[in-house]
Amino acid sequence: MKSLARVQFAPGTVIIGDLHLDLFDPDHPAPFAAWCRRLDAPRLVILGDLFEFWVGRKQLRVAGARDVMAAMSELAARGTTIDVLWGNRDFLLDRHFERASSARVHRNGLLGEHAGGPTLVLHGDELCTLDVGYQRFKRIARAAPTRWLATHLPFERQKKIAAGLRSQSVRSVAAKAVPTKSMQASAADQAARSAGASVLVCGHAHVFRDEPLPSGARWKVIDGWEGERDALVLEEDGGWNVRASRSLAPVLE
Ligand SMILES: [Mn+2]
Repeated sequence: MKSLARVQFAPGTVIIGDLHLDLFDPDHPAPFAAWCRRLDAPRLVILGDLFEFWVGRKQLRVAGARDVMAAMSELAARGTTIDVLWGNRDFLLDRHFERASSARVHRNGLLGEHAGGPTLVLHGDELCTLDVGYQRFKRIARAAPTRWLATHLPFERQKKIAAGLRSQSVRSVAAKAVPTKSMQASAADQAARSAGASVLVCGHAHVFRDEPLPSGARWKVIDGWEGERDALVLEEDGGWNVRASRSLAPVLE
């Protein structure tokens, strides 16, 4: 596995993902910003697709973005380390986003050491190994020259391309048989094995799953944001507790 970031996961570490925040609708990201302002955790790991799409630093000017960046920065200032993985929608997140949000961006996943053994956190799209067309697109889209070009286009052009890619992805996903576009257990097993992980956590599918892999590792897929099982919290004993994110930062009446 290429350049996997390695960190320590302290008890209380929270994992969420697939928020798909639409920053062009200022009301849409507001609940997440409010959640950040109430959260108390040593570390927050966002496993990708934090945003519906990300086209580069120009998107930081959008009203919805300013609120999210402020809320994340306040959370970081209160002592929470924030990690954001690239998802298939927001792989253009870069140092400009890092500076604005106080989060660290990881392009190839994160390996967290803790009492329960290492946990590997991936977005999950890298496990869709039977979707050859998508994996080819992904290699081209994430190459440095493409990313440079994409982030330097005029903002209006960027928004058009992002909208086009989204509708194309909806069409091509609908056209494919489900097993071809889904995450493969064999790829999950290989990823856990090569990272030496005892737990692999993914999102991307937006549907909770918890199953054993042949290597002996546990494969956990969390719900998309605001699902009933959309968060994992690391316990003192090193186990991952399945929670609803809203229960972690309740609104105090
Ligand atoms: Mn995804």
